[in-house]
Amino acid sequence: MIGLTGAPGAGKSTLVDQMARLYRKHNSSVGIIAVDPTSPYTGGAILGDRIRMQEHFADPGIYIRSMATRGSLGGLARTTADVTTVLDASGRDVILIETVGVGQDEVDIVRLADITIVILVPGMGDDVQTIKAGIMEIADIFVVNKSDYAGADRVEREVRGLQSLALRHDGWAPPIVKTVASSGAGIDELAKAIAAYEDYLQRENLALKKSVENWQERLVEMLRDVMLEKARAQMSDGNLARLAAEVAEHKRDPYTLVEEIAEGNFRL
Ligand SMILES: Nc1nc2c(ncn2[C@@H]2O[C@H](COP(=O)(O)OP(=O)(O)O)[C@@H](O)[C@H]2O)c(=O)[nH]1
Ligand SMILES: [Mg+2]
Repeated sequence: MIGLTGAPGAGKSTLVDQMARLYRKHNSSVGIIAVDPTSPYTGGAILGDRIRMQEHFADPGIYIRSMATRGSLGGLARTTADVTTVLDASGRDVILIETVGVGQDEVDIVRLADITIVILVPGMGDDVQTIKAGIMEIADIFVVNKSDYAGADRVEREVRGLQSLALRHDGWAPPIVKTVASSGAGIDELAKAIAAYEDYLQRENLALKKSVENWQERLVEMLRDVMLEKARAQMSDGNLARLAAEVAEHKRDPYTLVEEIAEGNFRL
């Protein structure tokens, strides 16, 4: 499971397309999940992605799903996690998750991934500093895309500089790969960097550890949803409104009420 994150327009979709192409050439089946809450895949964005992805649609070895429903039950991260689990269970060799690197949801989504790739582009100036705070720590691999533009070396130097300040606790030094996604330059190198990190995870037995940590969080979330569902099933919305009124009027103690509902002892 490979998560790719970066600013809008950084070239994530183009990179995903190139990577899918490469993995298909090696006969790996590929799942693609595109999460872009900032542009809900209407108009230009979806059109661009669709046209680019068109040849993949005819290939049964590729499954493409785009997610844009923020505010759905459980949120974007939860829904994406569910789709990822299904894809994983279906035996896809490689799952690519594209997400815009902005909010907590997106950070959660990339945390789902076994490998997180952070995509930077030249001409960001001080933005590298800003990104450092959130996304920087989660990068297993850095990609400097649009290396056909001036300033790619500078971005690389800046990332190196920041890396020297903060060593990872697992000892992995995230490599920096320069790419031109639109021409495919550097994609082989990126695939090699991914394979090297995979080897590292295997060698250090970290893949399973990471997955266990992930599931520990997700099980709690799933449990919370199921239990809430069960509690709510005990009463209709009308009852809820009446109970709320009783609590507001100090006729009922909310703590006892909630305990009763949680224990399944509540009957109207
Ligand atoms: N010059 C140049 N353009 C690129 C490169 N990678 C992507 N692009 C272009 O940048 C634009 C945004 O790419 P896209 O993949 O949609 O970015 P996303 O928003 O991160 O998914 C598109 O017009 C791409 O063709 C690159 O390496 N060099
Ligand atoms: Mg995109």
